[in-house]
Amino acid sequence: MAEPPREELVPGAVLLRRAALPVAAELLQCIDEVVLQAPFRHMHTPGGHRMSVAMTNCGACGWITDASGYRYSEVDPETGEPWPALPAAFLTVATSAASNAGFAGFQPDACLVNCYVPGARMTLHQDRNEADFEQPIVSISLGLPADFQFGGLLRSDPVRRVRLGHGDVVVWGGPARLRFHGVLPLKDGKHAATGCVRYNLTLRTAR
Ligand code: MD3
Ligand code: FE
Repeated sequence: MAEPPREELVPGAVLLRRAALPVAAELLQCIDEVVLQAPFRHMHTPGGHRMSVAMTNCGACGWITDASGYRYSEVDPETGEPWPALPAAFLTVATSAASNAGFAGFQPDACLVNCYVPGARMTLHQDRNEADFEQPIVSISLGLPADFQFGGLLRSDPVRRVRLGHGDVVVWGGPARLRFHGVLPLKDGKHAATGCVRYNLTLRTAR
C-alpha cells in the first residue's frame, strides 16, 4: 500500500485517508460475494430495538446481537453455517493499516460488515465484546460519506466529529480502543462506486 496521508486523531487512533482507494472496487466485489452466502440483516439489540444499520460478517466469527445480548458467534444464526471466509483483500488492507499505525502482527479473525442507507445511524457505543483490548480495530469506509463521532471513555465525555469517506481507513488501538463512538444519520446522496449506500468494514481480533 502506498503511503497515505496520515492523521493521528487522538493517541492510538490513526486516520489513513483514502488508503483503501486503490482496492476499493475489489473490496466491494468481496462484499457482494460475502452477502451471497450471508445476506445483510437488521439485527435487534438486547433491548428489542431493530438496528437501522444492516449487518453481516465474514471470518472465523462474527458479531451478533439479539434478545440474549451482544456477542461473537462462529456461525450465522440465520443459517447455522459458518460465516464466509475473510477475503484476502480485507486482510491485506487491515494488516497494512495496522502496522502503519504501530500495531504489527494484527491478526483479525472477524469482520463486521455494516451497510448504511440514508437515515441509518449508529448510536454512541463501545466495542467491548472482543477478548483482547490490546488488539486494535481497523475500520474501512466505502461509498457515501458519514459523519463519524468519537468521545472519551465515558458516554458523557464530549465528542469530536470526523467525516469518513470512500476509501478512508482508521485504526483504533491503544488508549483509543475503548472510546465511545458512533455514526450520525447518513445523509442522502449518490456515490459512483456504491450508489445510495455506505459500507463500513471493521476488522477485529475477537478471540
Ligand atoms: C473507535 N462502526 O461496527 S467504524 C462498529 O462506521 C462501528 O460503521 C462504525 O462502530 C461504522 O462497531 C464506526 C470506526 C470505529 C470502529 C471501531 C471502534 C471506531 C472505533 C472501536 C473503538 C473505538
Ligand atoms: Fe463500534
